[in-house]
Amino acid sequence: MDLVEAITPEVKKRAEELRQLVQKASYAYYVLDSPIMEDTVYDRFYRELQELERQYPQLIVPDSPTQRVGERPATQFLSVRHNIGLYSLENAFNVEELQSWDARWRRQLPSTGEVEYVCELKIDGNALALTYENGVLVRGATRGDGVMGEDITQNVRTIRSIPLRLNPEAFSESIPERIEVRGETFLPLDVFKQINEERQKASEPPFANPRNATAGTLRQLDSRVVDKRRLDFFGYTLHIPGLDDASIANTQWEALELLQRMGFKVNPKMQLCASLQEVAEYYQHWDTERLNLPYMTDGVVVKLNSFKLQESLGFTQKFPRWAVALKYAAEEAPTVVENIVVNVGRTGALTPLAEMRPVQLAGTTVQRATLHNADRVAQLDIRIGDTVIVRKAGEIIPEVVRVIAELRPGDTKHFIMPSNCPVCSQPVVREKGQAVIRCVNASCPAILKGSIEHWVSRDALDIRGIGEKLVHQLVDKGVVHSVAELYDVTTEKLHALERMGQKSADKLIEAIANSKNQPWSRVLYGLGIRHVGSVNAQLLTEKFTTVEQLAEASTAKIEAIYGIGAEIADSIYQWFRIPSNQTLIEKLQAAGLEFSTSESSQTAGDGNQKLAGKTFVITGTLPTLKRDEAKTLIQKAGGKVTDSVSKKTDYVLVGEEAGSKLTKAEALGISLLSEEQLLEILQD
Ligand code: 3B9
Repeated sequence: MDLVEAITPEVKKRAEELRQLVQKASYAYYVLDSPIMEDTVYDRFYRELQELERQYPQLIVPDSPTQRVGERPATQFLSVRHNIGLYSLENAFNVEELQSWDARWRRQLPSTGEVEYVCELKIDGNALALTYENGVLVRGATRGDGVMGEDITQNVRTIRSIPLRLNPEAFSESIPERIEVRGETFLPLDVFKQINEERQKASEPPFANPRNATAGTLRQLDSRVVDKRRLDFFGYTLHIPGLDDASIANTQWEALELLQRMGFKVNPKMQLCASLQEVAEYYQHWDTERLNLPYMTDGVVVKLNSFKLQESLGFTQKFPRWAVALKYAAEEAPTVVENIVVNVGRTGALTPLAEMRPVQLAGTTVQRATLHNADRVAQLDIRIGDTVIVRKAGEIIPEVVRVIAELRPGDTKHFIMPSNCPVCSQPVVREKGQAVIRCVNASCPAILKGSIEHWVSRDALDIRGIGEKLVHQLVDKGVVHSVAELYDVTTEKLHALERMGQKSADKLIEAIANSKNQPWSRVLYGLGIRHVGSVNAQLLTEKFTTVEQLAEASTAKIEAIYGIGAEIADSIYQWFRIPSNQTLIEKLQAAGLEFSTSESSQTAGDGNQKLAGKTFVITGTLPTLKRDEAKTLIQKAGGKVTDSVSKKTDYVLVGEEAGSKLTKAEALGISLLSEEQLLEILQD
């Protein structure tokens, strides 16, 4: 029989010391996001505490930092009645609806003057109700129907940003007997993506959004599984029953501050606004900025700051009258697939497209969505007639996310990728290990059309007046057989086309001729070499000032450029090895296009506005320049500096200890620059 060893005062003191130290370190790491000790040091203290508690089990208290993860999985979750009902929020979808909410509560309280509003981001997660008794977490419950929820205390305890014991220093008097805290638990986007990748590998259906993934995680019976998922939590409501709320805080803003002092993580993007105009500005600001956050948001929660005002307005059956959820336009919506067609792009890639019943999505009407490739079609198991969910995120092309199998009618039609090019009827090719199917017929009209459209586009040769329709005519009527033949087009040849008057024909010929003055970087981009976007073209032409230098360069030499990887280098190298591409260059050179960085084009074209039209983001600590100095240099050269990385960013200037901005830039394939390279470009 094991005898429990008696605890000496020294052991007891050490255990208490360790608990406090480990607790403090964990708080600094998970709530403040600023660690106070190295992971390895933390581990030592944690293990010492664990060892003491193993040796003297009497030492174990429920709020010890070692007690976050339960050893025994639950068999089921119990239903619990909430101490205070969980209200939901009324929705508004634009500023007018926000104004009408404001007008409505003002009618109830006439002669109310200017008021303060608190704006909080609406996190796409799950609401949690936490109960603390004498400062110790005793219960964590899901929202459920707002009246009854599920007791998931075991799982809630694993969330590191939820304190197991409240900081007693937050209270001027003794800790209230009971405290209710509400907030949102959520999965950071990287964890969400990782979970979905794992599910896909295991042939399980992916979660549609972080909220569903969070709900799925909270329903896990084994808290050790939940522990691995890194759930996070932001608190937003504090209530102390039996106490006049005013005795702890008078406003929502004060309540948020108190929550922080108690040890909770509160979303740092909250803002106190003095007018509805400021609220509208906050809403507009975060519409785009939220895409750079590491968690998903779907709107802004606007609350009247004053608790007095809140109290006089009260609640309807469902929501508080003093708050509103100002949502961002839905980026996902259901619609019906009417047909599936195949598009052939300038690279010859066959892309299946769903033609759908038009649907409003993020402010635009969408009726086509990409299905990416044959594998994706098979994975989605999409059929003509299906109801599907389409998604549009930012400027990304709309895509089909999933099929709602429950709504599948009896008469759907299967879709099979064609084995011949739908444009030129030549057999298509699928390379080993690749998802794309390509038409490899060099004279396929679809490839030619795509190449011309790319050549004339804004960032390439920027030939105005040539649109999709004209390109189709030029190719179909046999006027143009290659990009180079654009430069042989005469007004006579244009007259043969539909709806082409003398004036527009002349203008077009002039526009084509003018494109010969476009710089070598635009020409390179216009060639449409895979992976050579306009930013890479810029980088490449800075190093390789003539086409001959680039055509003869080894992959190693190309890769030596900062920001150019092996895949890009290989693609360029291969492109210049194809005889028809060499012929194209010769013809374009003969037509008078710019294939080198000539002195004149540099000084006359850009002057010292070398970075005109380019958008930069600066991240990390630069070796010599201060951020502001770098910013001024960029702006003086005509560039723009913004705070967050998006697809509109051309370059990210990277210094030491760059964080999430660098990760994001890499994910978006945005070119990276060092301070040295920036100075080099500016000096040239
Ligand atoms: C009883 C953010 C969300 C949110 C409230 C939110 C969802 C709901 C809410 C919370 N994000 N904030 N806020 N950032 N997704 C406003 C509905 N508040 C309450 O639930 C609540 C409940 C209250 C006060 C607030 O007072 C009473 C206390 C006892 C009895 C009756 C009322």
